[in-house]
Amino acid sequence: MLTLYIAPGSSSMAPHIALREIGAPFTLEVLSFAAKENRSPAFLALNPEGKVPTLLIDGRPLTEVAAILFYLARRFPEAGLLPANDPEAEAQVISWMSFLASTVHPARRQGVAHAQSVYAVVEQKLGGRDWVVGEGMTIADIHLFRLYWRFRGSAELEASAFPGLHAHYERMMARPAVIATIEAEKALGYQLPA
Ligand SMILES: N[C@@H](CCC(=O)N[C@@H](CS)C(=O)NCC(=O)O)C(=O)O
Repeated sequence: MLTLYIAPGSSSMAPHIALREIGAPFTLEVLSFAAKENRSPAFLALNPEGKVPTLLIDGRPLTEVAAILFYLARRFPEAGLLPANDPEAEAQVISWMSFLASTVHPARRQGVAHAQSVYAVVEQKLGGRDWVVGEGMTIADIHLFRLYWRFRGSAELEASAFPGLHAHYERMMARPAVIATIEAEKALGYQLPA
């Protein structure tokens, strides 16, 4: 039994997309940051950091976007969200997700100019390829998409300056699982960026 704690539009959108890509049964628990539901004793008992995403696997909590995406991709290999039988390609996916979590996610907090310099590195690393690693979408693409989706407005990431990232974003936005996730989270009350 999989239960994903989310706050609509936040980091938890990445594993939410992955669950819909996989088509596995799951339930959502929706937390309101405004109502400080992520600071309740019950939630802090699951994740002492009070953050989403948190995935319950038969009641056991797993935290951090990258770890949850990795778990889902490994548990449901038929979804093809990780390169199969290729340790180097798998390590490239982990490398990207480490970079996304440690450097890209916090970049906007350090100002627009800093964020733009970090996304310029992402653009260069992406190198105009369709997907982050290999020939198909992986969990690293889902992780990257959520960050660009969230910060492209506030960090002023113009399509003309980040053409590879923008093309990646449009490729992801066409996927039924992404459309369904955005619709579901929007219906829960997230103020979606334009
Ligand atoms: N390093 C964590 C970051 C998760 C994170 O920053 N979550 C935010 C939402 S985007 C959160 O739960 N914030 C609530 C809080 O800090 O009180 C991950 O990659 O999962």
